[in-house]
Amino acid sequence: MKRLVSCPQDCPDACRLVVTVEGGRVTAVTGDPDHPLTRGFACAKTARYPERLYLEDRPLYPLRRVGGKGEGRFARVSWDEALDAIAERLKAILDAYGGEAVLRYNYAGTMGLVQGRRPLVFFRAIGASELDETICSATGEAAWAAIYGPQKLGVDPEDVPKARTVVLWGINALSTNTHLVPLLQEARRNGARIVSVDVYQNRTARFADRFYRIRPGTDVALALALARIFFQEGGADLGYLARHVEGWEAFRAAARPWTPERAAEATGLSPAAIRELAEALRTGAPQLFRVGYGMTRHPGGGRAMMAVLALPVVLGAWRREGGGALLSTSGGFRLNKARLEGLYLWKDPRPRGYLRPNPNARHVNQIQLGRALTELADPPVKALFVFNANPAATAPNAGLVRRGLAREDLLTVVLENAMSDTALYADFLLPATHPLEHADLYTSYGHYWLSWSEPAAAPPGEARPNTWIFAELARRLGLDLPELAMDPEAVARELLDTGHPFLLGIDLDRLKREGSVKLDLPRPFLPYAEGRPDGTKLRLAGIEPLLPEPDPEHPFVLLTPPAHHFLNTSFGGVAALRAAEGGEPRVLLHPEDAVRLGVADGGYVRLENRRGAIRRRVRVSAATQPGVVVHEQTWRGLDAPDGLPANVLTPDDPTDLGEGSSFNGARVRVVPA
Ligand SMILES: Nc1nc2c(c(=O)[nH]1)N[C@H]1C(S)=C(S)[C@@H](COP(=O)(O)OP(=O)(O)OC[C@H]3O[C@@H](n4cnc5c(=O)[nH]c(N)nc54)[C@H](O)[C@@H]3O)O[C@H]1N2
Ligand SMILES: Nc1nc2c(c(=O)[nH]1)N[C@H]1C(S)=C(S)[C@@H](COP(=O)(O)OP(=O)(O)OC[C@H]3O[C@@H](n4cnc5c(=O)[nH]c(N)nc54)[C@H](O)[C@@H]3O)O[C@H]1N2
Ligand SMILES: [Mo]
Repeated sequence: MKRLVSCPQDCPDACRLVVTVEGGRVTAVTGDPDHPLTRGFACAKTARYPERLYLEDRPLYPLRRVGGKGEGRFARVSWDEALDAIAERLKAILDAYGGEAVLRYNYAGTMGLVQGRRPLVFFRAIGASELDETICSATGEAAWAAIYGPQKLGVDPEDVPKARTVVLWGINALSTNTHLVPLLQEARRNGARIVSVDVYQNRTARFADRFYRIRPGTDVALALALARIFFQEGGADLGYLARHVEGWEAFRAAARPWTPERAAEATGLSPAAIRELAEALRTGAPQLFRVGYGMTRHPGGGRAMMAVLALPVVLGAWRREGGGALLSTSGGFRLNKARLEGLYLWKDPRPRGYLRPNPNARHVNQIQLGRALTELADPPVKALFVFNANPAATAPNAGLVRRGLAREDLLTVVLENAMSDTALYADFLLPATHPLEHADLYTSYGHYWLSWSEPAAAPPGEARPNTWIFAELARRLGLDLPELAMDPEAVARELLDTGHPFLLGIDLDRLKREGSVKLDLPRPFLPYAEGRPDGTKLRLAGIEPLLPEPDPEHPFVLLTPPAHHFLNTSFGGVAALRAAEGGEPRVLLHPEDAVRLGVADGGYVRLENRRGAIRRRVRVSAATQPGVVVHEQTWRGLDAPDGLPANVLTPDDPTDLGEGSSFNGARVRVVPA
């Protein structure tokens, strides 16, 4: 039997997949040939769902810890035993410490709105600490908002074939946005020139017609130098700037000192290469800037992104189809989220039993989970619920996260459909359904199609959806939260009940019939051709670059970008994908550094800084640059030879904008080991 479903992964492609099901189990996966973005192919990861869904160590029954924290030794218990015990501990914590002693840690393990977002109702009901979800896109979002306003309405990818210059700036699209590739190829056939601006020569750099390899964290210098050329030598669309943009004079003034020579010194490019890129851009309209978040994961990442996002504004690129910037399309999905995450509970904060909504609950930045678990007082965090995430591997300063998770007095509950580093620390490990086993509604951050997905396969063992688990806990706390018990269709209907014109004519019945429906965007879709969509002007401003400083004690930059065969740690359990990534995590080291350090290809090094140390095999490769080690991500710690994820080395300091993550700001020493 074949079923058509939505891919739930945290990925811009948000594919439609054709799943073969035999005896209630998924046995094969391909892409929907009729979907204009999926185009009939599944990626290297989702093609492995038949293995991924049924990994031998998938938790199938509620489990209670019997070993030490982190050992992953569990005993099977019934759902009632697990839920009763959790509810009792939770009541005691709420009585003694109040709601803020409870913390959720969740992210986008599923992009489904029901199983991804609805559980927040439970935490808002008990007045838990608020989690600021900053790990991925917060800095980019803030940079976008500063210029374009709060809605991210990137160029429609279906217009990519109309672009004549495509800059893939800090995005490894061939690995992380693979369904953009056919559209890039179409653009190329139409005469477009495709360039990549990145720190190392990844698959995308090899695909591009021209690759500009810059030093990490120096995008701001390159972007300002390009802007200077556009203003001084032509390319700047002065009519557009005058009519639709404010603050552009300040931006022009900030760009003025950035001669190609000065930017060359900062970026490591030659002045001629910078002039060449400027020339390609100013003569190659429509210009599309497909930007990734990699450049934002640096201490000065907010400014870098702002400077890059200013370029299509200066060029007036937004006036033509195919021109502009694409960071995200998420702003198109104007669903009715009034009830989705329980924020309405804050309107009536009177305590009633354990219902204690707290609009002033303290905020915890998720990139500082380790600090929250080890430093917060008044109250300390006494209960942690993890779902749709694996912070023991994916959060920065993961060593500190693990020290927090090892606390004997912390109640840790993990909802999972696979074994994860975090699950090893659980006091209660609860078996969750996989998104191919439950219904959900999906948006996308890489295109403008909304989709509905029915369960394709039967949940194995006693796996239950996240919302069922939180509804059961709520019931045991005496909370009346019908939102958690609503079936997914009812949640979807509530979300679709919006008067926004983009959603005109899209209801659940149509979604169920068609599976995936494109938003009703105006045609041509030129969201910023005349300023911001709300009628105000776009905003540029002066930018004071924050460039990386040398750190003599830690001479290497450690870059940890996504790996081709992984999706964060979600596919880490699949042996074939680990094998495709080389069998164990490796770091790319430039040949000059290898000689200097006396390390051979295939040898091991220790990477260390004040946060911790990891041991890794070396691949000597000119794809990286001197002074930069590249560790493609994200390996589960439990698959690394030393049991540790690369994130034991990454900083938990927020960037300059949006309190976002600065993974790529990590500095390390490298020593043969
Ligand atoms: N195969 C695969 N696909 C994925 C994921 C995955 O893990 N694997 N993860 C998914 C998720 S959650 C996300 S957020 C997206 C992310 O997808 P991307 O946006 O592609 O990934 P980034 O982490 O933003 O890193 C992109 C590129 O930025 C580069 N980079 C790092 N620092 C700098 C810099 O200072 N300047 C410049 N110009 N480039 C720099 C890195 O070398 C990398 O090639 O991908 C999604 N898709
Ligand atoms: N060093 C470094 N670290 C990074 C990054 C980097 O570039 N460098 N990238 C960062 C980025 S962009 C992101 S988005 C984060 C992602 O980090 P995480 O959000 O931790 O992502 P995953 O590791 O994929 O973990 C998601 C988990 O959710 C589980 N899951 C899937 N569906 C369901 C479900 O329906 N219910 C439940 N209960 N669980 C489910 C999966 O089995 C998986 O274990 O990682 C960040 N970490
Ligand atoms: Mo992400």
